Amino acid sequence: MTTDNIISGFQSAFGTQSSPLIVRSPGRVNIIGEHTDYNEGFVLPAAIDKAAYLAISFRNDNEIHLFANDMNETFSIGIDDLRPIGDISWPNYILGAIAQFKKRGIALKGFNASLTSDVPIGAGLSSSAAVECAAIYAMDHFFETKLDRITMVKMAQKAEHEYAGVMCGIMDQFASIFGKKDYVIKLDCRSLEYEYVPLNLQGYKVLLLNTNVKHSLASSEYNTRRQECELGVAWIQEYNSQIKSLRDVTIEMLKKYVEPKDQLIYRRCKYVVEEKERLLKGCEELQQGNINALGIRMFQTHEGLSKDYVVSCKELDFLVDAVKNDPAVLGARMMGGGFGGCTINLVKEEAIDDLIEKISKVYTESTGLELTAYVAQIENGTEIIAQ
Ligand code: GAF
Repeated sequence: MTTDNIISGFQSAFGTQSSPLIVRSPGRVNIIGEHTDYNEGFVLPAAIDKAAYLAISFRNDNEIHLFANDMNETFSIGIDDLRPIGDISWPNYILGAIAQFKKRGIALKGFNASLTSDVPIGAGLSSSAAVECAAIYAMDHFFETKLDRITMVKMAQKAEHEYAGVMCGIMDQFASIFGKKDYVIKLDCRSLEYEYVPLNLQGYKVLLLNTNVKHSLASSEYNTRRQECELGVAWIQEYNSQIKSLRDVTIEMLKKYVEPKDQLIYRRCKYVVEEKERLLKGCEELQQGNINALGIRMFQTHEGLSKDYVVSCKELDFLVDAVKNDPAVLGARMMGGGFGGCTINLVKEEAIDDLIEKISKVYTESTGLELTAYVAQIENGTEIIAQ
């Protein structure tokens, strides 16, 4: 994506010669620690080289005019009428972000904004968080609010809750804003303390294999999982009021207080409690250079997500199974919320092309679908690239 293309797209969409402010905000991968963020556990994400770009400049009225370059769609609304809209989704990520400024009592002005993104939609790479973060960052600059980055992350997360209706955790927005080239972020989702860990993969690369499916269950089941975890916590709290979230829970507690009541809730909570530990050990292994061990844990994560947490789907399971016994693959698992999107794979660099060829063929034969593959580069987080 070149800055010149973004500028000319903006200028032709709004019939202007003015040069917009341009913010780049990336999608993310997550090495391990899935569905742990809203349970106050840890995650290990990183920003990638696929990003949303928001080009924006002020208007002389109180209207918001939006243009989605990739879809060739426009949308307009008055600042005083700001609300989530029903029929198309992309404006909500921007409107939800603006609404956070309005809620803070910040005086807003109208603007034109054009959105361009190469983060594939529905691939589990946080295309929506990338847009929310780009909008928050741009507004902060525009309205000179000088917000700190943690506040921006929280506002972007609220945009997703309130305008997209997904009760997401904080991982995606955090990774987009705090990303650092060649590092993963070990984030404690309870305290929001974080540490940058070098992603030193010793000749292996992060390969994303996109199923190119997004089952419609994704957002409703996401919210259901969150409630199932909260229910498990509530049952334990009846005996121990110190417990605040699954972060504080052990397998023994689950066996004692949750399993006798309900097997399904037990399995959901068990996955999260196990994943919490898996992440801490996997991160230690990465720091020690033991990436073989980290890879094995990624396969275990997939098993838990598929069998106990039940957020995988047959296409994702197929892709993980297909690489399981490949000596060039250290680890693989579904990534993100689930029900479609990508698997993340650690693959020996020189074996990548052959692997893509082989898996694409068997994937299409088995599902009738195309596979898309990307080698993810780890990049910096949200930034202004032109003003
Ligand atoms: C989605 C959510 F947005 C994140 O907060 C996180 O819960 C993830 O699913 C699962 O780990 O990307």
